[in-house]
Formats: sequence, structure tokens, C-alpha cells
Amino acid sequence: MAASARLPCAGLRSLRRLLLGRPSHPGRLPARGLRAGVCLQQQEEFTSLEEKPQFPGASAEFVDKLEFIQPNVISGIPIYRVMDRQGQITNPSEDPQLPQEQVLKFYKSMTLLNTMDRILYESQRQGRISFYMTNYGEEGTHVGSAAALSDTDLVFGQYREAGVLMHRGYPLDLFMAQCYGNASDTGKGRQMPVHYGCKDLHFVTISSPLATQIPQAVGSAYAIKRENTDRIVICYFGEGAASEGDAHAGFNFAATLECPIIFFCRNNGYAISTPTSEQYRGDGIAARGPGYGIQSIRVDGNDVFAVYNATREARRRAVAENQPFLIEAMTYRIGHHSTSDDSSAYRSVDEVNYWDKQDHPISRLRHYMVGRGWWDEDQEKTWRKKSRKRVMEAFEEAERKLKPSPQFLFSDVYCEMPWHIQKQQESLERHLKQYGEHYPLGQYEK
Ligand SMILES: Cc1ncc(C[n+]2csc(CCOP(=O)(O)OP(=O)(O)O)c2C)c(N)n1
Ligand SMILES: [Mg+2]
Repeated sequence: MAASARLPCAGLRSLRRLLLGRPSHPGRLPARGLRAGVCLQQQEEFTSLEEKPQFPGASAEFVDKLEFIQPNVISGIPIYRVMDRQGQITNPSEDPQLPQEQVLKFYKSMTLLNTMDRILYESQRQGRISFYMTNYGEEGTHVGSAAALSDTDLVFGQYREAGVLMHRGYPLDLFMAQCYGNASDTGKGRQMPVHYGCKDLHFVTISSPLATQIPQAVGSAYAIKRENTDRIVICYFGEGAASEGDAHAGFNFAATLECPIIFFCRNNGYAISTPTSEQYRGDGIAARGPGYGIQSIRVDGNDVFAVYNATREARRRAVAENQPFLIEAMTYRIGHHSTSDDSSAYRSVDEVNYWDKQDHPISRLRHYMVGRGWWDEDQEKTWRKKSRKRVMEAFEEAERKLKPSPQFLFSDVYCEMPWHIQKQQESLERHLKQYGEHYPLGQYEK
């Protein structure tokens, strides 16, 4: 024990000899010898302690008072909003002054998404599809941000951003086909429900391992920057995913490589059952931006106009300046995490009711439209009926469709199918030939 305790000192002495060599005046080290080490001879002598720090990457002053930086140095980042809960514009100069037609389109996308969610959620409950995730309460973050982008901007989503795809014009029958995994699904039923993707609409297929989309999106943004076009990338993620290592990697690469990307965090209060109070100790996700050197803003995600303004400005600057932006949209996940979750086990009905009844993005926008004389009770009833009918038609059609042929399982994946996949394919075909008619899920496409 005693011998090993002495070792570090001996080690330090020999290291010092190695670094400094033999002092010219034995017993008297040069004044900065210990600090400057072996480079001492080549460096200029600094005469004053008031000199600025020379450390690479440092842009600060020396201080002589021992003080830890308080975590609340960045705290209470304000929440930008344009409309209050009653749909009144709070500051006219921030009103995006969108034409009636465009505001109606916002409203129709948000409510259609809501109706589709209800039908697909019920479908899962009745055992018609295997899984579903609703977007209740987050409609404003989807539509406000999607509307501020250019149609060719590349979107990377997490899984709870169906409204972005809907606002871009993805048809109901393809949403349904994906959730049913039927023959019309572009993924041929190989993904879990809600893992949408659409090449034509520049929406990268969802993959559920959390935060993997973040570094991928940054890589794409870097490629777009090198192409020198006016496109950007937007990358959506939840506040829970922001705790993954991939989020750090993505933020730092985007900042250092100066990539035209918007990091759009939907802070909906929960990562499954874990509330934000147990996820982080800092001031949410926006407060992390300055640490990476990223321009950041926090917005009221239930105010579709605030989300629109922030995304539009971030997009404009990302194109003009080739740099990343971080938007933290504060919102609330009104539904369960997914159909595999029961949120009554970890939050109160009163909490959920508050957001559902008193601070909902759809009712806020409706108040705004009614206030302008653009919408009334009759229009609401007619639209709700019409949108439900459209969703029901798409749902019935999806149920009638055949399942994709097992031939498709790997056929468009490999140029040359490896032997072990070939074997799996053959075994699957044999199995279906023998037992195919017993499958309860319906007929397969030939
Ligand atoms: C790498 C990884 N770890 C864990 C999970 C399981 N998981 C799925 S969703 C989720 C919570 C994500 O929360 P958040 O990012 O806030 O998104 P939200 O569901 O609230 O929209 C977790 C832990 C996963 N899919 N991937
Ligand atoms: Mg969340």
C-alpha cells in the first residue's frame, strides 16, 4: 500500500525532468516552468497576469474568484407566442397576417388529423390493427411548422408528426394502408403502424429507435449545404429523445459543420411515463442550444401562428446563413403514449382535462377564426361530418385490401439475395402454402 502510494510522486518527478530537462540553475525553476512545460523556450514571456487567456477555443477572461457557474444561468427562457388561449393576437406586429384560405387549411389539417387519430385508435382497440400512436394536443406543432417550410425541404420525424405529412398532402388512404400493412402500403407491410415515409413528399421513413434520425438529418443537411441549393432539413424529436447520445452528436456536428437544419423539439411533457421533471435538471431543451453554439427559441406549441413564425424565420436564416436552429415547442401529449400504454397509471385525469379543454391548439385556432368571422358553428358541423366520412371511406377501403404478397418481403431490398435470406423466403412460402388459409388476417396478394 505504502509503496504504491509513493509511486505517483516518483512518476511526477520523472515526468517533470522529462518535460523540463535539467534546469540551468539547479534548484531554481524558471518562473512559469511548471505551467509552460517543454514549449517554454519557444514561447514569448508574458509579463502580466492581466493578459487574455490564450487557450484554444476560449473566449473569456481570467478571474481570481473561485465560483462555480450556477445551472440557472440559462433558465426561464421565455415562451414566444402570438395568440393567447382565447385566440386573441397579443401583439399585432407579430401577427403573420395569413390569408383566410391558408388559415382554413391549417384548421382542416389539424382537425382531419384528429379525426384520423380517433378512427385508427379505435381500430387498434377493436383488434383491426396491431398498434397506434395518436397526436392529440400536438396538432399545432405539426401544422405550424410544416406550413413554414418549402415543399422540398427534407423532413426527418420521430413518430408523432403525422400532421406534417398530412399538411404536405399525404392522402388518407396511404396513412390507412400503412397502418393496415396492406398491399397499397409503400412499405409493403414491413413496418409497424405509424412508421410512414414518402419519397415524393421528402419525408424520410420513420424508424423508432429514438434519436437515430438526428445525426442522419444532420448528415443530410451537410449534403444539402454542399449541393448549394436553397433547401433545408427539419428534424423532429421529443424532449425524451433529446436525452440520447445521438442528440448530442447531431447538435454538435450541425453547429461545427454549419448545417442548414432546424432541430424541432416537441416538448410534450412526457417520455412515455417519465415526466420532464425526471428527465432533466436544466431549463428544458432550448437551454442546451447555447452550449452547442446553436441559435435557439422556445415557443408555445399550442399556438400555431407562433410555431409558424418561429419556423419560418429559422428556415429563412438557415438558408441565408448556413447554420442550425433549435426550436423547442412547448405542448402536451393528451393521448396515451401509444396503444401499449395506459397513462392513467402515472398522471391525473384533471391534468389531461386541463390541456384538452382549456389549452388546446385546435380550439385556440377556432376561437381566432370565429373572432374574424371566418368560421361558425354550422361550418364546424359540416366539416366534422365531411372529414369523418372521408376518414371512414379510407378506413373501409384499407380493410378491404389484400395483404402484400410475401414475395415482397425481401425482393426489393437486395440486388442479390444472400443465401440465408433466400432460405427464410423459401421457408415462409412453404409455410403459407400449407397454412395460408388459416390466417385470420385475410387474403394475400398473389
Ligand atoms: C433507443 C430507444 N430507447 C428506448 C425506446 C423506447 N421508447 C419509445 S418512445 C419513448 C419515449 C420518447 O419520448 P419523447 O422523445 O419525449 O417522445 P414522445 O413519445 O413524447 O412524443 C421510449 C423511451 C426506443 N424506441 N428507442
Ligand atoms: Mg415527449
